[in-house]
This record gives sequence, structure tokens and C-alpha cells, in this order.
Amino acid sequence: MREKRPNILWICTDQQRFDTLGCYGNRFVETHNLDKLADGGVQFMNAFSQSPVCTPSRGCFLTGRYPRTCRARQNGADIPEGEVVLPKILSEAGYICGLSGKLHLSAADPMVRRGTERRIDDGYDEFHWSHDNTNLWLTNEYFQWLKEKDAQYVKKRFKKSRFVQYGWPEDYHQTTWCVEKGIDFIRQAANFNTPWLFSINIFDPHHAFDPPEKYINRYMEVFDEIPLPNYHEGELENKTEWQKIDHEGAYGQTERFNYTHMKERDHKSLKVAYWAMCDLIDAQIGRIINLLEETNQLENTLIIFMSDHGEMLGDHGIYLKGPYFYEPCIHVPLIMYWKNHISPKKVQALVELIDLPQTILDILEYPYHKGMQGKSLWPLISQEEIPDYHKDDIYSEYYNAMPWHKDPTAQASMVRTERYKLVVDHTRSYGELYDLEQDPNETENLWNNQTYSKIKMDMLIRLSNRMAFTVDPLPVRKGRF
Ligand SMILES: [Ca+2]
Repeated sequence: MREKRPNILWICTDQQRFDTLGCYGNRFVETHNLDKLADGGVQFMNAFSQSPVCTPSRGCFLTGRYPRTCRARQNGADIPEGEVVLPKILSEAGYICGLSGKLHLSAADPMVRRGTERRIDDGYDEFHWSHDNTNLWLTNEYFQWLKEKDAQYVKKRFKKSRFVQYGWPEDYHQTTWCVEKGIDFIRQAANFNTPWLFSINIFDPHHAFDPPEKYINRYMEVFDEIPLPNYHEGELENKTEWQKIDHEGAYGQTERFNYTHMKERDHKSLKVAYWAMCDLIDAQIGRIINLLEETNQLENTLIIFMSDHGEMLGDHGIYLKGPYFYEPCIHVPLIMYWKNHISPKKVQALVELIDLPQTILDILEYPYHKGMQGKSLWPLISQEEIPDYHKDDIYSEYYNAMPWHKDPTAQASMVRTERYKLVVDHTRSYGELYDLEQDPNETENLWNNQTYSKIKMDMLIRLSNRMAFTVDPLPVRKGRF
């Protein structure tokens, strides 16, 4: 184990697509704190989630095992007891671990779990649980905090669209609460010599679209310039059935963000509401970075910023997420910052969130768990010249991951190389093929295009190989026979 072990501040937002930060090319948002981290740290330009949905993605990047391998395959199901998450390994190695916000490795539905989310032996010593910003659980600590503050707020409608509301003001926001729990922990940690890991798992910018008034009003000046979603009338005709269903209502629910009934100002309002939530996250993260600096912990803390998956935000005529793998769904921000320890660079190589646990263990010079399936990013981070290769492709899966599509359920998977993306809808033996060089917006499905039949075959073999190699490496073979 490394002699001087760094602390780890692991910030993971919910449903934040890659193009929501200035450093990923968004010219509207105000994300100066994260942009600064990206400038001084390692910014992964092509980081992808292994599932477009919460529990499978989180199970995967916490265990270092693909969703169906670690069996955190579906929202609403419990991760099995035997799975080992990274904080557990760190805790055994002497770290004190804390969390604020959500975890979501088990069912987080108040209908089946009225208390809190059931936990496995996850290694967290401090656990400030708030699955989301709805008052559905007595134990949602965020609402206890609001009570303590005697906070009152009546939700108001944003006048440009019925899909957007003004949410809690910044001082009473769940994002603020999450960060404050982290601040309390880090302030106290400054008095100890024990290495720590703290997970800040903010619920935003997950829907509902309800940022503080101040944050969304900033966009009113540029409202007319806000681009409309990347959607071409008729593009869904030869795409998978799930998209057609969700186009008529997100999550297969008829009137929920039904694209066909939305107006231009609805799309723009939703976009600025989403970005406003990202801006608030950035402002709050600024506070915690300042605290690390003030308490002399910045140089000995590795900061990771990322999200579990993306949000369609109207692209391809769909809101929220589902059994599809467009870039907005699975391409996420990933930034690592460690003052005076890693030199700044932008990494273009394809990387997967599953690679994170082994990366962290490499940094600590601590052995991997035998069940892990990722590939450490440490060689990319530590080498001097700017590296451009890590792995050949990205694999992502959706095996009935959400309960919304039934009779039949949705089973779909994807493989993506630098140039091509292949998606298979296993339910209907149909799929999509995109040439990302010719069509970076993923408008034209080439699945039935004869010119691409050889590429389609190669990609199908690639996908089936990925499925074969994501089989569980456990239990480990002990002998020859
Ligand atoms: Ca999520």
C-alpha cells in the first residue's frame, strides 16, 4: 500500500450528460469550478456508463463488475450480499468512508422499503441518506434538515412552460444539503490523520426540472439562442420500438414529456432548467474545494467528478432515459483532479466507468478484488505524453433495467468503437448502427443499409464477444481439473 494515502472525494451526480459543463463545450452554462478542476486535472473526453440507468450503472462502477455480473441489473432490485463495493475495500484498508445523498444499490421504493434503502456491508461509516428530493421517506435526512431550518417554500410554476417549476432556493436545496454533509465530514477529518473517502451523490440534475429561481432566471436573456433538441422529424421510423413508445411519453407513460405535444419554448425551458441545476452543482462544489484548500487537504485529496448516466433532453424526440444508447444517454463527464500529483491533460481514449475501482486501487497500490472486470486508468493518468488508447470499445447494457416497459420487457445492449455504434434490441431482434464519423448526431440508422453489412457483422461479433467476456470471473479456478 502506498505510504501516503490520499483522501478521495468522489462526487457523482445523477443523470448528468457530458455536454453540461463549459469544459465539455457548453457555452451557456456557468461551471467555472468544474472547468478549473478539468483544466488542472485529467479530463476524460470519452467516458461512458455501462448502463443508461441508475442501479446498474452504480452497481457497476462501485464493484468494478458489469451490471449483469454484479447483478445490480435493475432499478428496484437488491444487489446481492456477496458483492464487494470499493468503499468496503477501502474501509478494510484503513479508510474512514462517508456518504451523502443516494446510494441506490437496492430497491429505493417507499412502497417496498419504508425505512431506508437496505444496505449490504458497504464500508460506509457515515451515511447521510437522501435518495431524492421528494418527501416520501421519514428517514430522508434532507427533509429532516429542512425541518430543522424551518424552511418553507411553495413551488412555483416557471411561466414559460408547464414542464418546469422553480424549486427550493439554493440555501434549502438538496444539492446544497449534500455538499454541506460533505463539508462537515471534511472539516472534522482535518483533525485526524486517517485517510478518508467521501461520496457526494447529488440527486440533480435528475428530473423533475426544478432549479432555484435565481439559477434559471439567468438564462432568460439568452432564451432565444437556446438550441432546440437534436431531432429530425421521421428519424424514429426505422429505429427501435422503445424509442417510438417513449417519444409519445417518457418511460412509456403517455402524457409524461410527450414530445409530440411539446412546443419549442417547452424544449428550451427544459434545457435551461437542466443546465441551471448543473450550475448550482458547480457552485456548491466550489465551496467544498475551498474548504479542502483552507484545511490543507487539497494536495492530499483525489477529487473525482462524474455522473452515473445521461439524459436525452429531447434529443431524438425523447426525454429522460430508457433502453437506448445514444451519446446523451451514456456519455458522461469524468474529471480527476489531484493537486501536484497528476499533470493536466485531456484524454481522448475510450474509457468506461467500470474502470474506476481498479484505478483507485492502483493509486493506493492496493490489490484488486478477484471479481473485478475493469482496466485501470492509472497508466493513462500517470504517463507524461498524452495517451490516446485505453480499450477498443465500450459495452453498455439494459436488461429489463426499469419497470416501465412490460409485455414484452426491454432487453438491449450496445457496443461502441471510436467510429461505429451498434445497438441490439434483443426483444425484437432488431437494431441500430451508426457511423459516428459521418453522422455524429446519430440520426441515420444504417442497420438495413447493405453498404454497411460487413461492418454490421463485425460489430455483432464484437458485441457477442463483449457479452462472453463480461461473464463473471468468480468463482476463480483453483486447479487444472
Ligand atoms: Ca441515475
